[in-house]
Amino acid sequence: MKERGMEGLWISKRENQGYVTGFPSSDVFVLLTETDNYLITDFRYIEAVKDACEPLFTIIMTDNGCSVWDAVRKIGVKTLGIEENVLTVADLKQIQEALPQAELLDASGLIEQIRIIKDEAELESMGKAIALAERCFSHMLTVLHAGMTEKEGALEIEMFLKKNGAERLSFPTICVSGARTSLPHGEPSDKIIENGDFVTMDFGCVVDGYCSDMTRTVGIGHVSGEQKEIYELVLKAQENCLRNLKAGVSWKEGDRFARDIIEEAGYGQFFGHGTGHGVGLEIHEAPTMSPRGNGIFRENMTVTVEPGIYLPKKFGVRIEDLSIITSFGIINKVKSNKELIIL
Ligand SMILES: [Mn+2]
Repeated sequence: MKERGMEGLWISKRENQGYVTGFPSSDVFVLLTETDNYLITDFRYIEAVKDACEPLFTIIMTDNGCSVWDAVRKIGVKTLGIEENVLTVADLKQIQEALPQAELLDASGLIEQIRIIKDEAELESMGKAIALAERCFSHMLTVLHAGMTEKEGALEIEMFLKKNGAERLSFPTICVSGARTSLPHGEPSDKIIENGDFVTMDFGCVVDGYCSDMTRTVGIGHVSGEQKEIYELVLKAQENCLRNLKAGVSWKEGDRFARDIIEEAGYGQFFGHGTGHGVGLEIHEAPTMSPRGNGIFRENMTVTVEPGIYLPKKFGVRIEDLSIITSFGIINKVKSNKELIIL
């Protein structure tokens, strides 16, 4: 904040609020200043917020006589960072009214820059979320069969995660089969899973506020030579990337470790998304490991490694692990089998 000349910082993004306060709620307002940290909320949260955030934060309770914006006016700063990428126009107008003299500066991504490096506690929480997802995958290997629908497959995944300790899902579960596996983010449908199909499952859960993310593609009954060949190619690309990632590598280079192998085999045009992304409080956060990525891997960043090949109207394959960057390589937190499994 000092570097950027911000006397105050108004934090709007829910994950950023949770990160600085330790209290994840959609109905709190957070204002950091040079001299104090303020958390503004109403009666519903006041007891929980006091337990979680005092004395690091000064808690202000809004009521009929004091709105959030009254509180902001009283605190009063001359320069205020706002997260332009998430602040609503309505809130912006309120801030401008409360602080008519204040200069507003863009603080988009400021907290995210800190969040990009995970500490021990964060990595431990992610480890729990990953371990639960892996147990879910093992469970799915005993449950998936020809005759069930994609929606039933997705429901099994979600039930297992929620029954076994997930706070919530990281994102809507993907469970697609047959020709629909060529849709990288296809939604589970009423299509019945058949012998000869690939099934791609991409799922994750949240534990202690932190997300996991993994993808496996398995065959049902039997698969063709072409399916096997593409599967092996995706796996080779994924393993090459996992082998070469480490601190100091650029995000673009990281993407190349997977993409080069797929391009050399002539399937570059069928790999239309980035190789990976960071995971933490959000399911998609920095780093961005793609041709458009702009940064360098540092120790204790997290990144998924998830190349895929998608042949329209035929089938697709994606394999995704989630790893932690270290100075000597990566620690792959996902241990689940990646040999082609035929159920
Ligand atoms: Mn992912």
